Amino acid sequence: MTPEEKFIVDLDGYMVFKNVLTTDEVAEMNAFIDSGSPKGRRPSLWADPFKNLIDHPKILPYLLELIGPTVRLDHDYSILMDKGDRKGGLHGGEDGGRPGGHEGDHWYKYRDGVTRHGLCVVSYMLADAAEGDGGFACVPGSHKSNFISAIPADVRNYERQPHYVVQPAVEAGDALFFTEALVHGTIPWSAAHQRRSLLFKYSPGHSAWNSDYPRAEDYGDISERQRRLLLPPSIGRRPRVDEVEV
Ligand SMILES: O=C(O)CCC(=O)C(=O)O
Repeated sequence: MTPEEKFIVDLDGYMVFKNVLTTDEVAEMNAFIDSGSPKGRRPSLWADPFKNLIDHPKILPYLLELIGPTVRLDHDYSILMDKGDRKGGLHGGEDGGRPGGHEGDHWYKYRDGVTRHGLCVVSYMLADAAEGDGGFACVPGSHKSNFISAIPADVRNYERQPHYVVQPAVEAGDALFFTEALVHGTIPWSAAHQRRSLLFKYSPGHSAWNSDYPRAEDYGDISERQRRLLLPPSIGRRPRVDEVEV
């Protein structure tokens, strides 16, 4: 992670990585979805190209630096949206937007040059989302805001889109990282083509957001590095993900 990338994630709470997946990889995954093959909620269990996203070599170094060396996959799912489809309003943030609230796994800390996040997301894009198409949106910098419960309801449900709500433009093959400590949500989809995103969510090794942990035995052949990423949450003698020869 370059110093500028670290600055951007600290400043905004999210970052777009361009061209993480090749055109062929995007085409292969889209063909798999078009064939009607996906079974179950978790893309990581659909087929090898999806399983390989668990420890994508271009993304894993960022997860190790931002979440720590015992990072684990908490859960994953896909978002497919057609024109007119709606999903959740703006949510997230350390207090969940509720006065006095507390979202246990949504946090962000800085100390002595090191940053650490709770639950974080890598969203792999299998379709473009141009400015104004809808899809992922956020309030950049809100992972450090002290006043997120002040965001009005009409902004949270997208009836009004002030300057502080941003829908980052992305292209198929890009990956978007964000921390769940960031206020974020899904603007209704308005493009003619289908929105396709694969969301892989990671926690520090000691914590979990989801109660239904991934089980390594469901994945068939996996590498030692993937096995460590699939371990249930724990602290004592937990093996580091960054100490595996690949
Ligand atoms: O990508 C999106 O549409 C937002 C996903 C979301 O709201 C979440 O991960 O909690």
